[in-house]
Amino acid sequence: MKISSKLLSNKNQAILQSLNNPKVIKIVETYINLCKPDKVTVLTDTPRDINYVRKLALKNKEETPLKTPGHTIHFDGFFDQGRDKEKTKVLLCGESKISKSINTGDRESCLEEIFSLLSGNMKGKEMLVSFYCLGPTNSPFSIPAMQITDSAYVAHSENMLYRQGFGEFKKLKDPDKFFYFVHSAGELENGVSKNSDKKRIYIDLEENRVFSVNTQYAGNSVGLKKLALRLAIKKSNESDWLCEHMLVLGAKPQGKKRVTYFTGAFPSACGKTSTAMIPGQSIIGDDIAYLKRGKDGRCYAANVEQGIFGIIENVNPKDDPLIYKSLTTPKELIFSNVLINNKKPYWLGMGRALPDSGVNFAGHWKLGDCDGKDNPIPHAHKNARYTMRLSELTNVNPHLHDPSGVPISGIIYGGRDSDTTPPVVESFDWSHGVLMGAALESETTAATIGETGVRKHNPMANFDFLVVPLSTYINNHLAFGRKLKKKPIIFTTNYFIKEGDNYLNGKLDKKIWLMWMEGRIHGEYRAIKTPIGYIPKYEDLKKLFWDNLKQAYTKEDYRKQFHVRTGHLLAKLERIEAIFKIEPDIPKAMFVEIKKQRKRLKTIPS
Ligand code: SPV
Ligand code: MN
Repeated sequence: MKISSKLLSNKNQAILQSLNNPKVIKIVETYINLCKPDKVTVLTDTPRDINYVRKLALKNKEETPLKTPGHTIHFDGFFDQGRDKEKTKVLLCGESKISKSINTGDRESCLEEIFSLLSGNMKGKEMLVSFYCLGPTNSPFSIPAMQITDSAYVAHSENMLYRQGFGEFKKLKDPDKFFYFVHSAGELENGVSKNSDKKRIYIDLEENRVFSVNTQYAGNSVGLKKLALRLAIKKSNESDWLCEHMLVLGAKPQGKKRVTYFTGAFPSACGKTSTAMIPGQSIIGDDIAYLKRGKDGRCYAANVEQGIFGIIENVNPKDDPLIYKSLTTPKELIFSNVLINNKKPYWLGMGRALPDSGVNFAGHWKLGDCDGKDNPIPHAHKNARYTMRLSELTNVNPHLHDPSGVPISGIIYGGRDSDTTPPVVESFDWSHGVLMGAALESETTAATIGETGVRKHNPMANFDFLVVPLSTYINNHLAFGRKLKKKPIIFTTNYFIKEGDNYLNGKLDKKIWLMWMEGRIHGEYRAIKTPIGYIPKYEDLKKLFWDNLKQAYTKEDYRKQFHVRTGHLLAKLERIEAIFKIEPDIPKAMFVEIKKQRKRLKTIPS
């Protein structure tokens, strides 16, 4: 089968033919005919092709080189600085059910709209067709994925963030089973998408595909990231595995040989990357993980990605020494939406003075410039980011690409919660732990467009990406645990507990909670049983603070951080129970856990 388009050179035709996959051919042909690019390039896994995309992003001016070798800057439009929940819709046919708070659209009319937006949208541009593998290649975790885009920045980001998958496509057992993504940045003005009012991200579960137009921000445009996450959540809930918004890390206490693997779910911009990068530990992933039952009946996890698209705000030598070092040394790295002055990047909270002018997400900028609503424009956007490969880091875990994944002993759920949950709590059992995740609340951040600091229910930190009913998703978690021979222990953490306006913890304290959880898994610490779970004993934390951070930890610190805030905890249970009552078919186990927790809380003196 050949593509009947003059746009495809013989070489590109031959590359596509070599996949021996009629579905791939048909898709590529369809979008060449619809989007009408000037040129089409099909890319393989070779260093030559990877280099081609890197150079094209510079030639297109989607990226500009900076002073440090390998570093580039990319800007997204002023109104395109985060995931756009309003413009993102899950397409549903007729009666299909899904949780009410998930944005949906009628499939037929949305497809009609998106095809009309894509029509002729690539005129004057080059269409890139690339192939990737979500999860390690050659593994039970692998999901093949194809990206069609007119943005070399998107393809460049994907080359850094995902494993190359042309080879994987060549040996597909079922040639029809892959995800695909069609993206167009649309008309550009000064290098950024111009028609942000026509931005659309449409998730078509029926065909395992996502369309994204008139946007460049990676969370909206990079198909393999949050767009694939939605498709994979559907897939995982139809089988018996978990697809989660989770980091994967190897914890290694000082002076001990063992490595204990954790996954951790945190909403966007709530400490997920910095947890994955805690000094002395090793990183496998910082954003998305697949969890499956291994042959031995244990839980295994793999990172879907091989890179980091991390928030840069507040990355400084004191709080995030490993990331800071990595951002300031030569390597292939894309900065986005930071301030550029004299070819150097600057960002908020970097621990040094920032220049008063330069180029930022608003264009040419100087201190005091305001937006259309008279609000001062900051030096850099709060959701400014960096993109790099994990292999660039010295603390990367050697099992990053292990086809079997790593065995998970602990699962962490952490939200941005100023007044309710203590810094670390261990669940009583799996079902109680699932409630901890399902009841997660977090204050909104700049990672999504809209108001920040608003407390929102965000089950398993995965709610933005849910495409199945919440009941199905929770049931899947309960069933997953039931089938495991050895269940990971579930914990909850909160890095954001406050007294008045002040945080009660330092940024590096997360290492202490991790070391305590690690020790609990190995039976090394006793704990105090409270109505909400087990909490650490003061003496253990005191020693951990001293041994790990050379920091004195007082009884007063402990009391403020760990006292059980009965009133707040009861109010939270009310909020969650009310949501669960509105959501259809929430498993009974969740109501039972809520009832037990309420009873325990009511029987202690406050
Ligand atoms: C997040 O917002 O959760 C991110 C970045 O990890 S994005 O690609 O926008 O999803
Ligand atoms: Mn994320």
